[in-house]
Amino acid sequence: MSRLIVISNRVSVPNPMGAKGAQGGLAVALSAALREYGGIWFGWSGQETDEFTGHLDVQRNAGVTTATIDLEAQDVDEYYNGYANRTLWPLFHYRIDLTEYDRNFGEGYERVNARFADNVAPLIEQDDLVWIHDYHLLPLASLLRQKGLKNQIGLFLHTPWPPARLLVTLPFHERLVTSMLACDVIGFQTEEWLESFLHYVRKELELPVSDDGSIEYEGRTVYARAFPIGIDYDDFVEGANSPEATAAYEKLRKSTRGRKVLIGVDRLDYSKGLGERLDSFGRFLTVNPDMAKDVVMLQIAPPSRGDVASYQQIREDLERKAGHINGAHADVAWVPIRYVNRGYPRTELAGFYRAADIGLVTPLRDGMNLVAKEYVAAQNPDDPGVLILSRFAGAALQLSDALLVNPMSADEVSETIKHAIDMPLAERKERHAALLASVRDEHVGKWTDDFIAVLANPVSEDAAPLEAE
Ligand code: GDG
Repeated sequence: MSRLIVISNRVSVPNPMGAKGAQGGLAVALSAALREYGGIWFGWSGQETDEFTGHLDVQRNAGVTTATIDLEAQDVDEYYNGYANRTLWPLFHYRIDLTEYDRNFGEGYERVNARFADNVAPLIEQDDLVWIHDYHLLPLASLLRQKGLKNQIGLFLHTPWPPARLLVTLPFHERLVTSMLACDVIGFQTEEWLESFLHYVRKELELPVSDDGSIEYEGRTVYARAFPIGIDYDDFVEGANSPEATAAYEKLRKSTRGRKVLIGVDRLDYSKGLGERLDSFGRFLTVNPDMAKDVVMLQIAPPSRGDVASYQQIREDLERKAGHINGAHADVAWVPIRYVNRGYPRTELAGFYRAADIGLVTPLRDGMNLVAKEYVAAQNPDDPGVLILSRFAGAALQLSDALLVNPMSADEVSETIKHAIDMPLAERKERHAALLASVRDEHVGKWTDDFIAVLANPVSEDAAPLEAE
């Protein structure tokens, strides 16, 4: 059997004792695949060094080998904080107003991708399957090909893919996308992002694309497909039934004193629609003064990418907004919004989800969104909460039994909150059962298996063809 080489910006080192707790669902699934196939997980350590040496820190923990490199401060500025998070992330989330086009960022991005290629290539053996992750490493496959690698190489993009009309604002966009075509398989979260990609390839690169999503390029075939990611369902449900989850559940229920609880859990990121969500909740409080004192919103928002100015800005904006809405509506015994700028262990989060009557998942644009799936998995099936989900999250395509909303419309979201509060138990159970079936069946282990199966054999009958445009 081939080994698997996973390459991503950051590497999640498994707990040496094999405990899953510290890793997220994606990391657990990739670690499981690495245990099964053998191989290596390669990426940046998260550490900075004065001078790049390419020194590999190789570790073996809980049956998984990881190999990491340190980067220079300039690399981190230009590649990670620069091109990845100030250029591609906003652009891929349709935010050209926040996209920064800076030549140094592009150069740093190419330099770090070349450093990845130089340092991972010697670790790759002839029959290894190579699986590259995300927008940080789009040109990596082509750099590996330049070194003569003939292996099967796959790339999975966790973010959306923007419409061609937005992507063409990126200088050298053709070069970037063409470099991705050095892969054998390119995976997207949904058919929607896949279609945008294929549209770009047809229109801007003028390459032939077949109905099954295959692209002919320089005498090779590249398969582009949708592989919707899921959560580690069994592990999450186990966590939701743990004593820590029960304690968190009770803490939240007790402190909210029988009120309806709405929950949001998001990295503090402008793509998650947090400002619009607070506005929508504020609208609900204003329009429904009779119900206002019977609801509480808990927003958990651990800070992320704090070195990037737009993230510092959104943090300030949200603090101001939450303060403003609380100031306008609170009384001595009740504050409508609990805005918490920190992270919690996963088991506690599961307890909070279960205690919440409504899950508010309203990103403005999201590749998939796993919080929506976690909220569904954490519910008590006999008395489940209601998921309110943005139509612009990739998850909306699978979770169509949620209450789907346009997160930009405060009126629509406010009305939907009212609808969710009033929803009878029978309808809640019916919707939840349908959502749960999807979250359970489309779990992350299936996602890794599906991707690896297609990567190992992209032309087999198993590689079920996709409907393209
Ligand atoms: C990218 C794409 C795609 C959040 N707060 C805490 C915490 N979290 C966990 C959640 C969830 C994860 O972080 C967030 O996942 P999302 O899917 O919502 O979003 P991104 O981080 O933007 O991820 C996204 C994903 O990749 C996978 O492909 O779905 O579209 O943008 O698991 O629970 N976890 C803990 N404490 C917190 O306070 N432990």
